[in-house]
Amino acid sequence: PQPIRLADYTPPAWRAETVRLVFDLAPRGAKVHAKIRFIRGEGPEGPLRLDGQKLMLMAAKLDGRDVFHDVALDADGLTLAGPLPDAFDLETTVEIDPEANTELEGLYLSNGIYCTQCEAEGFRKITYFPDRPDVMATYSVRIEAPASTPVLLSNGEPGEAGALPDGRLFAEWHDPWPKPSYLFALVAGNLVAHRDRFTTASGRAVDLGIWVRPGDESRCEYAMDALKRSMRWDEEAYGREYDLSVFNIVAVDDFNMGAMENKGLNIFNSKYVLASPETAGDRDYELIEGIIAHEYFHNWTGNRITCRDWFQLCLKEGLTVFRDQQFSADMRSEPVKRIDDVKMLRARQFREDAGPLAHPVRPEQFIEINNFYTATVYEKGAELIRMLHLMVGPKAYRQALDLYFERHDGQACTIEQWLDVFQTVTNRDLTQFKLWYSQAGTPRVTVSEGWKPGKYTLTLRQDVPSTPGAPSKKPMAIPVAFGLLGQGGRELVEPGVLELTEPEQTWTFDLDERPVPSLLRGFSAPVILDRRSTAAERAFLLAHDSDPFNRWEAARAMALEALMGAEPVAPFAEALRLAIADADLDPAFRALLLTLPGDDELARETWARGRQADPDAIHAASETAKAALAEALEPELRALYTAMESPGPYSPDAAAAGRRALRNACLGLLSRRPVGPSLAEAQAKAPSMSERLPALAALLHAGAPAAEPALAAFAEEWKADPLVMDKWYLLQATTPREGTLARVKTLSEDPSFAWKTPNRFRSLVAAFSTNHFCFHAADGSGYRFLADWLLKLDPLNPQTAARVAGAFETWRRYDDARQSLIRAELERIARAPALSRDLTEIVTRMLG
Ligand code: B3K
Ligand code: ZN
Repeated sequence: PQPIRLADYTPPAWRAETVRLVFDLAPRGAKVHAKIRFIRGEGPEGPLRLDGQKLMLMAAKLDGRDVFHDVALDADGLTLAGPLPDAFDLETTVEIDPEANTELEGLYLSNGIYCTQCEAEGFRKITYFPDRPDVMATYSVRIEAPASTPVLLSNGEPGEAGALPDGRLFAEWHDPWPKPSYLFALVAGNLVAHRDRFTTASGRAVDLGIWVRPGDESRCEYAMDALKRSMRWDEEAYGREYDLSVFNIVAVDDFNMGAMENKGLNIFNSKYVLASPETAGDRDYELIEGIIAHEYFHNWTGNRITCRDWFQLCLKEGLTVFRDQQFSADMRSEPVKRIDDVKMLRARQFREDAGPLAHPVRPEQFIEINNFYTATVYEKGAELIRMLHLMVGPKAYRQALDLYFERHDGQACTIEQWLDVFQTVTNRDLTQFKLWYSQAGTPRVTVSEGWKPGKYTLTLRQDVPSTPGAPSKKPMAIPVAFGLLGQGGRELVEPGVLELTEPEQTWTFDLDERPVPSLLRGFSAPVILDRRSTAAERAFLLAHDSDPFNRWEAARAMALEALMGAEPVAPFAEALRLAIADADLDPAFRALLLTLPGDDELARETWARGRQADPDAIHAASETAKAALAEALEPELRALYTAMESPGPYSPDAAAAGRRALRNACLGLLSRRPVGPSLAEAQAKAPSMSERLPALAALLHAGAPAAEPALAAFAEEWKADPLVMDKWYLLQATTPREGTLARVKTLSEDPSFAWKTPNRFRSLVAAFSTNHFCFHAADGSGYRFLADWLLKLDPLNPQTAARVAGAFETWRRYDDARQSLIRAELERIARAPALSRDLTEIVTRMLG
């Protein structure tokens, strides 16, 4: 297949103004009637070309005249050659097959619920349409369906609804806001609502509904609470009000990703809606809050202002991720949120940026757009907004955003237009900053220092690595937030931001004492900071830095050295001993200090230091160090474990979750001590999932005899609850012990394993691929297992297969033997007949 290129963008020859859709739903042979008002667009004149896939055209009329025999059909759409009037109505009727739709894109059935997923290019599987985001139209929708699926939802405002003479039901919806086709949504099912109401700042009432399968309505409370807080927060932080009288969320079980921001009708993976203390852990609650907020915030950043084309994806995703990060920071602890986000950025985006799938935040070409919903577009995209925010300051940032909404409401925009509002407001030239959008690769900033009594110099050098297809890079604009610390942690200068714009720059400070620099505070830029520091300096920063991020960073640096066997464990243990006992520190923050780098991170670090990674050696060294640490800190860990016990019933709030996180981090280390299993066994009987699951993990990790009965009891209790069983699968798949693969294979071959549901596939197969020790088994058995499953999933669900295939993207880190084993699996996949475009693109790039 030919790549699509940003450079080839042309405006559409035809625009759709209004869309009228009538659905006649049935599992097979659902009928979609569309009446679309077309007008000429700004693009070069040409025939009417509409996208369409897997559609059976039954009728076509132009202004009422039959044109069925005039349209030319091919596998990707239809063409209607001229001469065409400047404006006309096109009516088509197509038949589609929701039951056969296993790709989960377009209109499909999930557990008896009809639902849609149109982003990025799924609308073309519903009807013929110019399926591109710069075509924005108003939609009105009529749904007719059997009485067995009585709840009929679409975007916008509800209209008439009722029963038809034949007993079937109907409902009408009208969305007054012009939108691109990717935001269209429809749901039909036997659903119940958890309802609430929200009054906007200007006093308009909004009916809120979270729609779930009967029986699940008691698990919606937290999602609803998060929704109301999100709506209020967007009013307060960005001045953005909701713009319809209803807002609906639907939870479905089969979903390729987390959720989707369809106008007025968000559709969610049920995993990110449903929660109760018995079934969901603290991390689940946190994710529900963050994703509910994210999708809601898209209403302004994505829906009211959308993307001109898919190359601009980060325009809505980077910004919306940044907004949801700000929201979560406000709801919980800002430093803890920042540390979590940076951990994720490094684990997923730095990894991507350093491998064969590296691409710019605004890619310049793609074969399958679904392959570009990546950590780079989302998370690095958010980092770029964060840097802008830091560089211009919160006040100018808000002014720029106000201008963005004022200038571009109702438009499909580009990164140029986004940056221009900042240039207008601040008069700053952002030409160099814009390189962040086009240059892939994580810049490395190398620090050197000089000291003569009275004079301290700080030199920063930047190197931007080459990435696939982009060998040489220009220097970037990198904001480095910093402080200079003296005795006892005193700030010797006003903390500020150094803007590194040249390949190398030096700053000079007149100081009476030699400082310890605290650089890249708050992780002010997505770069790798390279500074030779001593163990003493790191311990000093962990104890004294006023920037919590860098305190944690200092602990992480110590942990890396200890776990990689580069430095003795004792000094790290001493530094940790002080920090975890510091009652002034938030328990959630202390939990982060105690959560040590995993094997994957150690492998990335090994490779970044220019050595091939040996997964067995990494695992052995890190387990030894962790055991030594647990031994050294046992009394403190036990004391904290007891002190952090929850007094009352479960509450999902950040403070209570932080205490549990600290307690569970203690248990994780204590599982390496003789006392571990008995603590874990007791905790495994606790009523909340936030306590039970980490206890089970500790038992499994320790290989304790109590592990198997506990696992069996868990399965017996939850076998009818797929979301909870996902945790059971994941726990087993991620245990780093010999024998895990055999167990995972047995589980995956059991008929009860519903692998076609993406959540199940991810909880077992994809989860196993994150088990560094087992996935990278020297005999290649882990690689073969994954490749077999990808080949099995691809014909049914290429999008999820391609995403999970990213597990192989790190292959160049490892020793030659493993490299050739992985290569062989990738080549085997590439040779498979009828491989999807999605998986072909990913595998080809990985082999590249
Ligand atoms: N915009 C959707 C993601 C769509 C993914 C399509 N493969 C969810 C989100 O980012 O909010
Ligand atoms: Zn998003």
